[in-house]
Amino acid sequence: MIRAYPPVSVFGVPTDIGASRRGASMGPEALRVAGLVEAIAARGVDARDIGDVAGPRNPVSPPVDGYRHLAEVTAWNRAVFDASLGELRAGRMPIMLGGDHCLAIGSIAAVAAHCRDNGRKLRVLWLDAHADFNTSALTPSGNIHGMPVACLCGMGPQALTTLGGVVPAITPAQVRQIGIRSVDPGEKQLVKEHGLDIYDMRYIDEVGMRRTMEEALEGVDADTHLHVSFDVDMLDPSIAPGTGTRVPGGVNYREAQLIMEMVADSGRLGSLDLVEVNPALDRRNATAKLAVDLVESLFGKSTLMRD
Ligand code: NNH
Ligand code: MN
Ligand code: MN
Ligand code: MN
Repeated sequence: MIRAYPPVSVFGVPTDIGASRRGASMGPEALRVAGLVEAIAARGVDARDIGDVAGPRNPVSPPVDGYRHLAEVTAWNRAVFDASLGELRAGRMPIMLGGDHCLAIGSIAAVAAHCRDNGRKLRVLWLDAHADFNTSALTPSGNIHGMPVACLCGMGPQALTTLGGVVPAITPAQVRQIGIRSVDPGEKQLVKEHGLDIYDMRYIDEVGMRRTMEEALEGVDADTHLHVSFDVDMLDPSIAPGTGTRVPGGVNYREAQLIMEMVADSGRLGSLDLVEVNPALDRRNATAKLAVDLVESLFGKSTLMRD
């Protein structure tokens, strides 16, 4: 299947400010070394690397009032918001290389703002082992990478919930989560209250990835901007060891490919986060290489004769 993709701008966000484990700050370089930009270009897409955005160093301090590094997380997310929105307005598809997953607050706030400006619908596919729906009162860690979905849905510190101007940036009804298998007790309650649409590992085991993806993409049409927020810890740790919060029982290689292939088939991919690659914990860059392999599928590379 031949598809035209808009031109792509890849940018790095070299920080681990939202995590307590260090090393995701090295993710952007690991993904570049694994050939990410060349792989997208090889799909016939105009892909350019616009470099890294800048932000404060990691002070490695304990949480204050339930948030670790809130001021620094805010600064990094402002930079991500500006970079993402700039590329979207220029008609380009932003691909944000994390960095930890707190940075999706900035990228998705930008996508939401852009969709509002253009009267487009937004669907967010959240690929993760975790729901990332914690609040300062519920978090077991204070780590803001466990909170981005809640922040985007209007629950969180004002500095983060107001990043894109309109609060909330998105509603739970716009989100589909896939691969989930670790949700904290209080977080579970909040997820239920807000009716977050979660395709957890048990669901994937029972109905299979094909039907899961058909359901997750239901309603996506020509007016829909599809944002994929890919936390590599969605993948089983046996194939993706290079990430800070590994959870056993994850998505396998073929299931992951099918996710990407079905997104490609939708033809609606509008923006992407590639986060939580931690080279300090990886084996010979295997996780970054796998991420690049999956991104190829996201840009239409298929195993059989569908190219
Ligand atoms: N739920 C845990 C927390 O909030 C872990 C979050 N870690 C992630 N999320 N990597 O995707 O601290
Ligand atoms: Mn995450
Ligand atoms: Mn995760
Ligand atoms: Mn592939």
